[in-house]
Amino acid sequence: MSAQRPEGRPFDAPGRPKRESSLGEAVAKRPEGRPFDAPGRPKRESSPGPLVPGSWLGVLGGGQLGRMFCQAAQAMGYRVAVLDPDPDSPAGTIADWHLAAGYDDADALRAFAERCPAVTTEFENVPAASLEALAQWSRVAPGARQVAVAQDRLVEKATLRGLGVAVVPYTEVRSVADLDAAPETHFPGILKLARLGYDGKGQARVASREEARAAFAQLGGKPCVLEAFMADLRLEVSVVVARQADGSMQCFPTAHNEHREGILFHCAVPVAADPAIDAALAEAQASARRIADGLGYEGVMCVEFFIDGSGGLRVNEIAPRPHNSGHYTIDACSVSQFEQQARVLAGLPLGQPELLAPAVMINILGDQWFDALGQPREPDWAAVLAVPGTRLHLYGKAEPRRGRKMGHVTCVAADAETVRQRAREALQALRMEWDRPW
Ligand code: AIR
Repeated sequence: MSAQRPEGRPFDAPGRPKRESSLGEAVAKRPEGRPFDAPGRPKRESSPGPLVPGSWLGVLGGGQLGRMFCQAAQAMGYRVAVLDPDPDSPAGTIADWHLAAGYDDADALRAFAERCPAVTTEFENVPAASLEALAQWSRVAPGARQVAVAQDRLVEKATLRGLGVAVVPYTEVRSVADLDAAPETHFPGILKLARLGYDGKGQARVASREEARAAFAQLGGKPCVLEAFMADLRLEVSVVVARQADGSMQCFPTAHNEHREGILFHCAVPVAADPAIDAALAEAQASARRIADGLGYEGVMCVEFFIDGSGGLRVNEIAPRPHNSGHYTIDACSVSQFEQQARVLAGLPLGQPELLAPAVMINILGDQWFDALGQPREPDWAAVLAVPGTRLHLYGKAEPRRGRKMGHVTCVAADAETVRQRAREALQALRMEWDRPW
């Protein structure tokens, strides 16, 4: 098995396309007929073998997901390059190389590809065209086609249906006329922008057709999806799955997620045993595999599911990257979702995730930096860290804003009851309230 040069590819490799002046041109000149995205087929027919430690791995996006990818890849001896326009991004500040440029800057993409033989993304809103441009020179995982599916809720839902996976009943909304024609059963519902929303941004709960019209106007009349509100929602769960170029796959244990105002509040693993949902939980893992396989996916992805009162399973959405609900894997599994992402990129065998201990992950939002009167305060980290079995992860974001993910804690313990008790203590230390019984 031959290994690639740690420096990545030589800058002046013969046969390389010349520097492009604009992204549009770069994409237009992409060589035709490459076998890259064919599902079930190995990505690189003449694979040079795994990238050895010391090689450069690139990530588009410098947020917390990129930061935790950096930490995992660097722990394995890889060097990490981050492309993010923010000069002070969470991942950029710890990367071996931070290229502060726009995702659509053709020169920057070229320079990035010159250094990184393999590139991934941590934010689905990176333009698919940039991934395509990079794919001229580097291995890009996930590929532009797979990311593009997750970038548009309408495309995503149609694709999932095509793969035989159940989704929430929905209406495509491109105009007010579409809303007028929506079935009565889709109200109350949630109107979501088809593109560029995350963490509850770009969506509105609508009780009636009239409210939906107002929300549609508020969302700028851009294409939306109207999802029927699931009145009998029993549980939200998610599965993080990794798929390698050779088609091998590994799923992480299914996580139970609770949201508040559209943002993940906490996540518990394993999901409490309940005969009414055991079949749905098993189906969730099979469904995540089916989606990854059907998309010809390479990389780490997350599938979020709803389980209804009668144990029926429906996909909520997919994320073409590691996911907030997979953060517990850092402290509670034999391999983390970020190490798995590094393994995919480096062309290494996937880790076989084992849950080492029950875990509860709690998000820390910017809200914790303000007291009840809105005055700034620093959370009591000493109190949090005094809780046994609790680890703190802060993302190094300079500006705490309400609803902004600033960090998380993960509690682990030998048994489910103890981990819940520790999570309650951690919540108290963070001065966070949890109104739903565990
Ligand atoms: N992210 C990506 N999709 C959803 C989320 N939460 C992560 C990525 C991205 C960061 O959130 O890591 O870079 C952006 O966070 P913020 O607080 O700057 O909006």
